[in-house]
Amino acid sequence: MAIKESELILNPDGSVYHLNLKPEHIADTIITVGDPDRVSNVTQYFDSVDFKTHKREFHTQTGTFKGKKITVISTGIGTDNIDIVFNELDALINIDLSTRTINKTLKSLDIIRIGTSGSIQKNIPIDAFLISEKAVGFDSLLHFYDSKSIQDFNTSEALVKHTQWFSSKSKPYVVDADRTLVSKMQSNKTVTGFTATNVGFYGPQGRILRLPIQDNDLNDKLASFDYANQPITNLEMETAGIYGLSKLLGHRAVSMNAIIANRATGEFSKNPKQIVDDLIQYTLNKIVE
Ligand code: R1P
Repeated sequence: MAIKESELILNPDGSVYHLNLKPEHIADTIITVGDPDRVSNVTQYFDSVDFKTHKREFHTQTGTFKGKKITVISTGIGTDNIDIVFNELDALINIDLSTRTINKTLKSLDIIRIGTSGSIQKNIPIDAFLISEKAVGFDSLLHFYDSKSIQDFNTSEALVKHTQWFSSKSKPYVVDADRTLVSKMQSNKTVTGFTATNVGFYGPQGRILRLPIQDNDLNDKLASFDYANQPITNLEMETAGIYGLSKLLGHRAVSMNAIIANRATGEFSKNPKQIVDDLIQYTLNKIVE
C-alpha cells in the first residue's frame, strides 16, 4: 500500500521534505552533529566533498574520507529533530519514493553522533571523549512508538525509584548503543558511559537562571544512581532518541561526546572548539580503521 502524500511529504524535486535529500545523496555511513557549522568542520578533513545541501537546521555534505564515502548531517538541537532526521534518512534508503512503498529488502545505516556534553561525575574530566554505551531519555519521543521490545525497563524502573521521578514528567526510557560500533570506536583515549538525554538545556539539566526548578537534586540523584554498576555519566540532548529510533528502524548507532563541561566541579573547557575538533579527527580515523 502506498504511503499517502500527507504522511511522507516530498518536495517538488522528489527530495524528502525537511532534509532536502534524494537517495543518491547519502552514504551508508552517516555522521550527525548538532551545530550546522560543524558539518564543514568535519568535511574539512575529507578527500573531497561531492554534494552539499541545506534546509532549516539540516545541513548535509557527502564526500569521501580516506576513500570511504561518508555523509555528515546536522540535526540541530533535541530529540524532536532526531525524529525528523532519522525517519527521513530511513525513508531515503528503505522506501521507494516514486511508488511510496516500503522496499522488500531493508538496508541498514551506521550512524555516529559527534556532539558535546556535560559530565556529572567528578572523575570524568573536561576534555574527555565519552562513548555512550547506554542512554536514558527524559524526553517522550520513544513513547510515541511501539518500542517496548527495545527498552531496558529494569534500569528505567530503578531510576524512577532512585530519583523519586515526578510523575507529571515523561517516564525515562533506557536504550542501548550498538555494541559493535561502541567497540569499534573505543581506545585508550575514550571512556564509556551512560548518557542522560534531556528535554531542555536549562531547567531540565538543573541550570537555574531566574526560574526555580521542580527538583534541585536531580543531577545529584542521577550521579549517585548506580544500577547494575552503570552510573549515569553525562548530560546532552539527542543520544537516547538516536539510539531508540536506530534500534527500531534497524540501524546501528553510537554517540561520541566531547565533554566540554563538568557539572559536578563547575568547570568548563578552556578550548571547547579544539576538543570537538580532536574528537572529529579521532572519530573519522576510527571509522576507516
Ligand atoms: C546544547 O548546547 C547542545 O549541545 C549538545 C547538546 O546535545 C545540545 O544539542 O550537543 P551538540 O554540541 O552536538 O549540539
